[in-house]
Amino acid sequence: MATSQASLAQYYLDQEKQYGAHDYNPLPVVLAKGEGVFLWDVEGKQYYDFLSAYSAVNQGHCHPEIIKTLKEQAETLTLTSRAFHNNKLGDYMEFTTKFFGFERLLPMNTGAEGVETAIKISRKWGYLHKGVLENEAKIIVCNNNFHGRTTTIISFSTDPGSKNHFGPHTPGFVHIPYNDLDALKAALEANPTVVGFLVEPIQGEAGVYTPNTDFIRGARALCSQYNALLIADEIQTGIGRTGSILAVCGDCSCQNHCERQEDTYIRPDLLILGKALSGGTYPVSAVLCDSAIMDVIQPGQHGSTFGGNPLGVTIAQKALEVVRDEKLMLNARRLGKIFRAEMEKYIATSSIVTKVRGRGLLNAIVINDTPDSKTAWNICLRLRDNGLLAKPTHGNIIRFAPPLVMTEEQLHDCISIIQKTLAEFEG
Ligand code: IF1
Repeated sequence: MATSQASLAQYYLDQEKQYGAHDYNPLPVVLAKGEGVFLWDVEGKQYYDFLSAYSAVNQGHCHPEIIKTLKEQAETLTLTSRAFHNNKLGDYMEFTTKFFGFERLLPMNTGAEGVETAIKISRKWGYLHKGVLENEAKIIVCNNNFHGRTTTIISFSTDPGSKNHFGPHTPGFVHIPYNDLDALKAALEANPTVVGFLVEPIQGEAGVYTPNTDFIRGARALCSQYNALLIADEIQTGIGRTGSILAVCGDCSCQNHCERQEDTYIRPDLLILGKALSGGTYPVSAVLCDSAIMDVIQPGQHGSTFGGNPLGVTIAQKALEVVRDEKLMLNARRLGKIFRAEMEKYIATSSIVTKVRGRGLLNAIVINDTPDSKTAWNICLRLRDNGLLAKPTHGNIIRFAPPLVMTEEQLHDCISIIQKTLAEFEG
């Protein structure tokens, strides 16, 4: 066991290195406690969390109401499997389908399982309701997508690190450039066996790429025109992160999806949720759609041991209530505008930052260096030293995504830390 505080962190780093798979390259910090927007390391140093576990902790670390709900249910009933019913799943299904304005919900656990579920549902819908020949179904995906790390999902990744040496890859996917409606139309025209278009409303991992305002609306129209399902992966962008309850709605003013304000309301055929669906306390994902699509799945054709377990669904319902009741999407929208405005001011006189982009509290800055440089990494190391945790996405892009419970005062404190740190790297 470590002897001094300072070596305690090193003890944990060495332990992971010796006994764990080396499937990540984490920032060298060992965290021990989280509360709201704050994290503390094993030596008691406090940090602002500006990653939110990749947008899984929208409600803030250890939100008291979510934790209270977790504790109560954990002492009551955690898992029955779907071999039997339980007294929590139905309430969650009713609440969540009405919250987002869909008829049915299929509960899973990880985001990737949600994406895999949506792929299975869409393919089978194509065979049963679009007349696509068996095994001929195609799904259109975007270049630079990120939808998870299972074998089928990485089969349509365009990132060599995610894809290479994991073959043979699953067929049935057509690639188009992101944010390109002409390419989408051409792909739909050229591939009559297309059953769906799987898309992130904002590409998170690719570097927080926000598409043209008409991209999702145009995709909705094209999918309807060509009888293909619009499949929205809102695992990272959903649940308030981008300033609306769902990113597909852009700057919609409705504060939960069932208000359906026609002028802004864009409704995907399948909605995939995860991450903050549980407030970052437990793996909970879900696929929502209407009965005509969901009913292609009959008993025994899909599911999972933990999918829809009473602990996870009770937590998830509370996590959604927290986002709604604390109006976290409004806070994300307001603070995001302040963040981007302040960073634009900095960029105006910066030699090291070239761009800030994002929506709500999903933002990123582009560092003026090559993608293979260590500058963004070194900036994140200094941000850590200065009390703020963030991490580069690809090479020279740093994602900034704090919990949506952040106050304006805390945001300004973080902006000061970020600008002070960046100033150290100015030419
Ligand atoms: C890692 C990235 C983010 C996602 C979208 C599905 C999933 C994710 C849009 C799968 C998961 C996580 C996975 C995690 C890091 C993180 C990530 F860097 F990998 F790409 F957020 F951008 N759709 N994203 O963002 O959900 O199965 O993980 O629950 O794998 O390193 P999951």
